Amino acid sequence: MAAAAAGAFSLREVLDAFRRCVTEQREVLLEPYLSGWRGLIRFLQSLGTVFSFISKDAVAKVTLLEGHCQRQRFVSLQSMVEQELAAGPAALRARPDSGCRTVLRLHRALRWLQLFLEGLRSGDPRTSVLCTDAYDASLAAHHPWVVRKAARLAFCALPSREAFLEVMNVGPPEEAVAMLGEAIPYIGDVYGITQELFERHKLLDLP
Ligand code: 1PW
Repeated sequence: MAAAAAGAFSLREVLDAFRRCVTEQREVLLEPYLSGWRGLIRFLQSLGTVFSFISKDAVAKVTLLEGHCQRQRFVSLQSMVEQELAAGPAALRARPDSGCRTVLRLHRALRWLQLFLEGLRSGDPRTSVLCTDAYDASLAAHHPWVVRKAARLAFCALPSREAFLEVMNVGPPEEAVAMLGEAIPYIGDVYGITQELFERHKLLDLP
């Protein structure tokens, strides 16, 4: 907690948050979801200033969602989708600040993260290649050319695999790899439930 308050990142916090996300009824709780994202943002920020344009967007989206949660008392992703859809799909599509379209952006980014962490865990030392491949397989399709270009440029500046495992702050490299093995399925579970929910409500292409 003290380390978190001081801004240090530990992958353990993110793991704990995503683990707390999914209820027995397979609902995704927003408080741990956003707190997992806060942890990921600290991680991004510890990677240096080249990542600041990426973390800035994530901060803006998490902050907007935290505001929605407080005002509307959304507890789960499911209740947020239900309440926002109550005014009809057309009204929802017309809102540039809806919780749904904002979560959708984070959701796509979560897929990127999942793929990238899988790559890190695999032992492949080429972090920039892993990150670019993960990006091309997920977020890239949703970004305009200029964002793709800037993102790929930032990936060239990624630290080495060893440095990454160290920045995760969970102990020696073997432990960091073990922690990744534990964390990835939780992230995958949250991703899968969200994907299914958005697909069912035809929200996967919200502008
Ligand atoms: C090293 C692994 C890092 C994984 C963390 C993922 C953070 C993802 C943030 C990517 C943001 C790239 C720059 C911002 C682009 C926005 O235009 C875009 N946002 C996202 C999250 O894709 C779309 O948001 P918009 O413009 O429709 O509000």
